[in-house]
Amino acid sequence: DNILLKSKFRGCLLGALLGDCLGAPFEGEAMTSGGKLVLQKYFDKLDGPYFRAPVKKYTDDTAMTKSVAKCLIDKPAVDFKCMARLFVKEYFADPRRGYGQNVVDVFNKLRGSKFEDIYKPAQEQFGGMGSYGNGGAMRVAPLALYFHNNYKGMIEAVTHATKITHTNKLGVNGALLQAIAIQQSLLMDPVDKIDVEHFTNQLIDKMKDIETVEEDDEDINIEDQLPYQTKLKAMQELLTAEESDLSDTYVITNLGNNISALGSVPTAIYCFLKAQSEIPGIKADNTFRRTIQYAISLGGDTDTIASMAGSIAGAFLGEEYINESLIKHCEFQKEMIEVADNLYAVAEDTKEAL
Ligand code: R7I
Ligand code: MG
Ligand code: MG
Ligand code: MG
Repeated sequence: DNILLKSKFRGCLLGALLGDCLGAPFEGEAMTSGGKLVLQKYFDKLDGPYFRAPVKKYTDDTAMTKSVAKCLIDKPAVDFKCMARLFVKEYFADPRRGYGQNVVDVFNKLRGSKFEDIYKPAQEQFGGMGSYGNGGAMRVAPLALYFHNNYKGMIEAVTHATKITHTNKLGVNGALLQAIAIQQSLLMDPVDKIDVEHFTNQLIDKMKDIETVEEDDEDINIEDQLPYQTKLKAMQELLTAEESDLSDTYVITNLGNNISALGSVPTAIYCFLKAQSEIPGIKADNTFRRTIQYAISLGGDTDTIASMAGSIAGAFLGEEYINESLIKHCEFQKEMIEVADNLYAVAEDTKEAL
């Protein structure tokens, strides 16, 4: 067993769960300074001595993540039809988990067509443009873990897994970026200080192969043709800015905090990198908690941004650095550890078979 890698599998999935469960109560909120105080107290209390409280429930982000993981564990050949079926099964068994407004149409059509063509319903979304929501990106962690040593395999699998619900290029590329960020974190040593500029340059370089200029877009300016690379450069500038006390409004205006993949994946990566140092107004003694608390403090799509940021942080740090007191308040925490261990076991088996 690779003890560190196994701990990173757990950290990644627990980070995703924790961000979702703790972020969900704040979803859609605009964060005022009063709201931030409430958030600080909320975290201090949950992270303090254990007390009995109603469990923090997970949302669609976790429901779909665990379906992706289950298919990889049960069918290690990577079975996308399994994923489509499980997404639909989970949704109809428990529809009140805060799913996106439009993805429900996909679930209905998949079920109605008996999964004949698992990609067709998603292609029909938004007048044939496909959804650019962050629903593909929010569930990508198990794929990044499973394919941790197979970059090409990860890119292919994430693309297909995303296209079951999100075919818009922005939705797919956002999921790819999120997976790449997790993979990069997984391969770093948690005792090392992260070289933020290098980490970001690696992301930009990889996105250059994924996000390319298309002929019919030639009349659009280059920044808009390559939106993720543009966002990543903006993110890099924010992270290396002289002023460390940039206002949240400034961050949100430049990176976004909404349900689109473009307006949330770079933001999640930013939260992880920013939280490597102290952040004014966020009192948290470790970088894991700081990542999640900061992500939620930006408001907007808090469950998803905190979940994506948490999965990157957890993949970097491993389970040991995750606040046990926080995770104890989350629904599905015990089960998620089992999911991580099972996923680790199949990933190692597959590696040996190669
Ligand atoms: O992307 P999706 O699964 O939603 C995920 C989000 C996360 O925040 C979850 O926590 C949950 O709250 O929802 O679901 P979709 O319905 O595909 O996309 C979400 C929303 O993005 C849609 O309902 C639209 O409001 C918006 N959207 C678009 N709007 C206009 N044109 C997505 N694609 C488009 C588009 O092409
Ligand atoms: Mg959600
Ligand atoms: Mg969804
Ligand atoms: Mg959300």
